[in-house]
Amino acid sequence: MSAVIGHDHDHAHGHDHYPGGIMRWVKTTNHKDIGTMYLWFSFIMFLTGGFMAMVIRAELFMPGMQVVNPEVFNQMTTLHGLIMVFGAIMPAFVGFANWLIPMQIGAPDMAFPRMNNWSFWLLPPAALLLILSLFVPGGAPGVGWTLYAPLSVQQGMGMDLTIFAIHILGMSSIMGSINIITTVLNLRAPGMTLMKMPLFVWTWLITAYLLIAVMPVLAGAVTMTLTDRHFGTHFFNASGGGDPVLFQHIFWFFGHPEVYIIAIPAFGVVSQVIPAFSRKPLFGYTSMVYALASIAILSFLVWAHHMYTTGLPMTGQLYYMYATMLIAVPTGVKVFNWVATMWKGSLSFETPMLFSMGFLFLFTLGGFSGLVLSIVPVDIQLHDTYYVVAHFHYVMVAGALFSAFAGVYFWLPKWTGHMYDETLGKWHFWLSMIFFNMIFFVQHFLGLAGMPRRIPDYAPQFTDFNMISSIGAFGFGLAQLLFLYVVVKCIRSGEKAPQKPWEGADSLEWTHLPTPAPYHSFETPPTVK
Ligand code: HEM
Ligand SMILES: [Cu+2]
Repeated sequence: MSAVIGHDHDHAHGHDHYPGGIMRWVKTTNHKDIGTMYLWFSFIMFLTGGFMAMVIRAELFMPGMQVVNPEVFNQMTTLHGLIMVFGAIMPAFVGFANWLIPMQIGAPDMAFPRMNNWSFWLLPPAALLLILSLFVPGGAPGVGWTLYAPLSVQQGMGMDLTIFAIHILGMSSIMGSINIITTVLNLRAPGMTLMKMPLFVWTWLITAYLLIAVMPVLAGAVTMTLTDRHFGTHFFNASGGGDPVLFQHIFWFFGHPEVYIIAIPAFGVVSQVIPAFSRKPLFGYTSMVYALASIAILSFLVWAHHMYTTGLPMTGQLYYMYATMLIAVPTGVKVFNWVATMWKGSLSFETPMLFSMGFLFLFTLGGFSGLVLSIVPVDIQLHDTYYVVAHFHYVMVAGALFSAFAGVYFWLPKWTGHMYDETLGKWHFWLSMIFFNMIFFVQHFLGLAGMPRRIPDYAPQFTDFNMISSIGAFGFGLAQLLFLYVVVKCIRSGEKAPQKPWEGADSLEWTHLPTPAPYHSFETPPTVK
């Protein structure tokens, strides 16, 4: 999309200065180092949250109680949800943002490199607090990642650690977002107008605004929980004049935009990958930008579709139903554009493209089950059943996680200077694809048949589908160890990668920087035509 004139002098400097050993990582202000740390942190959290999912699925393999007691089961669902959302998926895309935004807009680094360092280093203590909560009296909260009052007000001190962790995570997100917005608005190379930016950069510009808007709302919700717990307020306590449903309103005012905070950068990644492997520019670039902006705005207006069963007035239910359905319009525009990009393209199916195809197919399915859930009378039946669990894993795992995998395979050569093993990459894709559907497709049927979520035990008629789901889960877990192996092998002994291994890739990091990308790039901004 962006033609570059002139050439850059970055590699003329030849040598990079940074402290060696651990201090390089502790003190670094380099966007590439920080991006790398975000990505590894995210992967460690993915394995941690994944381990908890394995515990849940082991318990649900058969009816009856076998592996853990009900309290621990509830703690596992809570921590699994919190860790996957805040520890695995969000930091993964911040890792991409750090690596790619400066390179894609022709900037030397992020606008606030020291704040960038601090944004990252807030994450490990927050993760530690979440994990530590398992070991305090009363254990981790067993309320689910949504932390609903009044139960959250009655939990042990693990809840306080969780609240503190959420405060810290929120600060990290807000600082990261300020950094991204400032970088994108101020550090673009000459000629890189907003409408010439690679779509990935656009997705992060929009996501950063969403984060700044809703993280304080979540912080407010958990702070009110904290003061209800310890400082004599009654925000969520009916006997003191408060209202537990108020918590749900505040939580979901954060929670619904949050799912787009996860999904929009994922859209950005596949919008880079699909054109590259179709050897065609992205179809409908401008409509993509407007669709993203519409999705972002609409995401603030639909939160109570999570609350159809709380006694909303009929007019409220109708409003939230239609508003939610409206989101299908810009989402349809995006799906149409991705498909049209491939139309008559010269397609090839390397691993990044396979994961993007997986994303496209399964995210669309997740969107459809979301539309099903938006219908009030249907949701009243399906609310808090396994149908919901199936729906949001199609969006979060097959949507966000698959797109993150696509991005990792796509940019690994640029990051490491080495090619990954294509055969093993394809194995990783097909194993993930098959096991993913094995875990979650059958959960639609479980939900339709009435199996409630967040339970450690179930009626015997649900056994068969649960066994399939659990076997799928163990397979999916093992397939991710293969991913780790592929990445480590690529870093250590992959073949040397050319500057632009993907014929159709056209953003600045491919057209303009050597592989691996130098430690300092674009010290002199390129000129973009
Ligand atoms: C191997 C992959 C995964 C498996 C097998 C898995 C399995 C599960 C299971 C069994 C539950 C409990 C459902 C319930 O009883 O309500 C759950 C909940 C959840 N999962 Fe996953 N999951 C996986 C990956 C992910 C990922 C990548 C995310 C990313 C965001 C995620 C987000 C959530 C959330 C938000 C919940 C809701 C927790 C709650 O009910 O409070 N999961 N998952
Ligand atoms: Cu929602």
